[in-house]
Amino acid sequence: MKFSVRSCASVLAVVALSSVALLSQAQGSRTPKNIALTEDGFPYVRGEYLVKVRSSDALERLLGNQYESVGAVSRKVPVLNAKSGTWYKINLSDDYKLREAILSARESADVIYAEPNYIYHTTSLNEKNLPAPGRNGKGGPDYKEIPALPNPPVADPQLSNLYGLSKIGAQQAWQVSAGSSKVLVADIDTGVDYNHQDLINNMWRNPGEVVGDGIDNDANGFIDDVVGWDFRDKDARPFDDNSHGTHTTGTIAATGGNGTGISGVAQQASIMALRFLGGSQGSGTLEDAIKAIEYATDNGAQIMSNSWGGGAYSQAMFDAISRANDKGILFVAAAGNSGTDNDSKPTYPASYQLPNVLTVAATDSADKLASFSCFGAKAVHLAAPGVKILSTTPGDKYASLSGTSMATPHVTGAAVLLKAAYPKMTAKELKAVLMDSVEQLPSLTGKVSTGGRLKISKAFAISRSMFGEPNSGN
Ligand SMILES: [Ca+2]
Ligand SMILES: [Ca+2]
Ligand SMILES: [Ca+2]
Repeated sequence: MKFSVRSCASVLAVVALSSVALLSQAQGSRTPKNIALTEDGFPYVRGEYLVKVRSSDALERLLGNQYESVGAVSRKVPVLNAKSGTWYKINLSDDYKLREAILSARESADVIYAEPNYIYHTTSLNEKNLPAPGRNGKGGPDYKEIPALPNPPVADPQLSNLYGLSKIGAQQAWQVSAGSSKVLVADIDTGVDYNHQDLINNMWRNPGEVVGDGIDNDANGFIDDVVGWDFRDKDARPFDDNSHGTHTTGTIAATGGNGTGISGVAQQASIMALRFLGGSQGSGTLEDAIKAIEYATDNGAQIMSNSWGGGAYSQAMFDAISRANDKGILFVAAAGNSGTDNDSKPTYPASYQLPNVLTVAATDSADKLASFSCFGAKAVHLAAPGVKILSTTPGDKYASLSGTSMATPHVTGAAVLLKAAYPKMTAKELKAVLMDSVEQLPSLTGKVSTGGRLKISKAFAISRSMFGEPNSGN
């Protein structure tokens, strides 16, 4: 495959290193530790790149050619099977030849794409101020027994503190649909405190997997994956070491009506916890993000919630989200917190032009666009509450956080409510209904493509006229 002069030039620009920035990045971030910056300011894992080839033979030829010239080691990690080829991660013995390696790979007839192993971050402002939850060594604590829910339901004591639910009309929507355990949502994040008293009932339990027997019972390639997977630490306990993922999960679907704490936008759902971000920085790699998206795609998720971003355009991630699109999975993404225009300065994954990507800006309790929120008259679709949002944090606790990270799970939870009421609704239809039903706000005119903020109660009125009576029960 030939690469245009333009694409080669952009690779040159992207992979040229800045040693000053490299030093500043290395300080204070524990893992992933070997971080460098492209000239455009995108962090990546030093000495690593992703390459898409048509065959394993092509990969061997590439590595053979690169062994002498740039020191590519033969350890190759398969990352993603895409339509037109397979992505692998390649390690170099030294980072300073990464640019040369990517350029020579791109010139090879065997290679379809090559790009750095970018780093992504959570898109919230202040979770670093929260006490860091402990992890019980590698992998987090054992799974607790799932408690029985009160019957009839008991009101959640902190419901009145959730202005976001009032703004979007969640309580009215619950008259039609409160969610369903049949709707499987992947929270792709820093992991989840899956034992949290307000989350445990809504965590996915992989029906094909037996806990802790050391056997991959459902033969999906992951041993003992009961509530999801930890791609960062490569184990079956995606416990949250940061608070961010537990917080986003609570906004999607903290258990409603259990007489405890809060409720999510959906009172009921099945949350698949996929951890690829972590540490105090809430960071993770392109490689692990793709593996998490692929796991969700292949294991039945209907919606993916993505409160993270920050990388450059990645063809590998585009391919992964494209696979999810082919399977009809909605991909909800945070617009970002740099307060900039995504139309002129795209941020990813929010800005991928794919039919299943739904991008969310943040508003506050006065319905103003948050000062930190990215926007985009074309690239950002709608807004949702994302300033001072109360939700779950590890250890049966609750705290308020701000960010487009907090707006995104409001939209995800709304999609759960719709999917529970209309199980046949496709990702495209979910996206269209959520966009068509926004509440128009003057503060959002010209800032998001719909000019409005999520209004789930209105989404049900539209759905009824388009798709008929909703499913009752769960
Ligand atoms: Ca398994
Ligand atoms: Ca097992
Ligand atoms: Ca609750």
